[in-house]
Amino acid sequence: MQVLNAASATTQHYLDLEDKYGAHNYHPLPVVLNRGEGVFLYDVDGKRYYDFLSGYSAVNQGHCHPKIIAALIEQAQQLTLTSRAFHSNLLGEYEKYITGYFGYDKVLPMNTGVEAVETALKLSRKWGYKVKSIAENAAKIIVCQGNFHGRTTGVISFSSDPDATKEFGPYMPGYVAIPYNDTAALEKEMQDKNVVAFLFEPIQGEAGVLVPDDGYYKKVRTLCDEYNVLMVADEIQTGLARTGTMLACDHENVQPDILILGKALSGGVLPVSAVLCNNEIMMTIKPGEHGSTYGGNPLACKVAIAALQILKDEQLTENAAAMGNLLRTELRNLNSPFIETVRGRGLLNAIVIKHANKEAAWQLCLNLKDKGLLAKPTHGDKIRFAPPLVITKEQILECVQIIKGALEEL
Ligand code: IF1
Repeated sequence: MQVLNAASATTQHYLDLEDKYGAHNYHPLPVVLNRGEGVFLYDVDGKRYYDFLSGYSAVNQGHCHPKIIAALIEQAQQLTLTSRAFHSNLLGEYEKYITGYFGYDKVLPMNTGVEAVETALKLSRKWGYKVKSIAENAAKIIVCQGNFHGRTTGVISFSSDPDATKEFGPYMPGYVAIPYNDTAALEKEMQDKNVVAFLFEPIQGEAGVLVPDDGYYKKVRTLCDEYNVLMVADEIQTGLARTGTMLACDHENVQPDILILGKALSGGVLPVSAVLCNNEIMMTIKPGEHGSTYGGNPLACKVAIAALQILKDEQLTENAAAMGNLLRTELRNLNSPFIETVRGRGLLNAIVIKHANKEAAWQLCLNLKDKGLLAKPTHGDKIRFAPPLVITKEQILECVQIIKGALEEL
């Protein structure tokens, strides 16, 4: 037992470096990676792991997908950044591609996820003043309790997680939080004429992969239409084939007014995010009113086209749906006394651990690491199981055996 979970000298060297010179704003598993390929990650000792986190759903296409890397290298040798002071030959091409792909008039390109969320909030407010004609500075946006939309001071202003907010105030006004999956509460808040938007995650990720009731997206759509409120879907984590459809909202054939994408839009290669909507909303923003140095850069455009094309070419929605069903079924069939719940959709899944020791989920992840599978606990008792969408049936079955063995050692 003494060698179990122990770090090699090489690993320890890198852990010490980060500990000494880096901010302590994370608590990672003690594994140091230096290579990725498809569903696999490799550590500095050459040990291979199944990746069951996928960079929080950024590497849906698998690590270092050859077509994405080829696009990256080709474009990196040609042109990487113009800023938006000038045009590039790739921006328009990408904009045409992504708007056609998702069926919107226009796109506004940004970099990180939270920047795209901020963009969607600004668009919603602008639309509220210009189109819905509410009084200036009166705009209200409805959000959900337990949300996670990123870490800027604006976005944490409507977080309900004390870790994300405490001692980072003062907070920005103009937000009201309702319980998730509660359309009655939504309709009640919509009585206020100053409400311009409802921002939500189609499946709450950080909250522990909470899937709402069937019909939730449809009802949200109906209420937003009825009260002239923008439906703003943060699909940064749920989008791009992760949940077994291209967008999670596709499960109910619902189109949000504003769609927010990030993460897998670059397949984990560089930060690429986007906000999509129709002209009525997008055209409310004029030159100089919003932007970003790197947003829409040619390198990002080229990589994003490749990343999106792969989702279709490799039928990753279908694979995510099938492999997700298999994974949940096999995990339930383990009948482990330590698994309280298995939930999720497609390959966005979580298990809830039930154990006398409240460190059990962390310990299970250490056991999994030793057996060659990387996953990370959240909120103490939940573990996310979200491998790259290129995973095969044989690999899922092998992973379930690894998980079985790790549970038996708890
Ligand atoms: C971290 C969570 C996942 C997101 C949604 C916006 C963003 C995220 C729905 C912001 C980012 C990441 C960030 C990462 C942890 C991770 C996460 F557990 F915190 F909630 F994936 F589930 N909207 N989620 O999930 O995107 O600005 O980071 O590009 O360590 O903060 P970003």
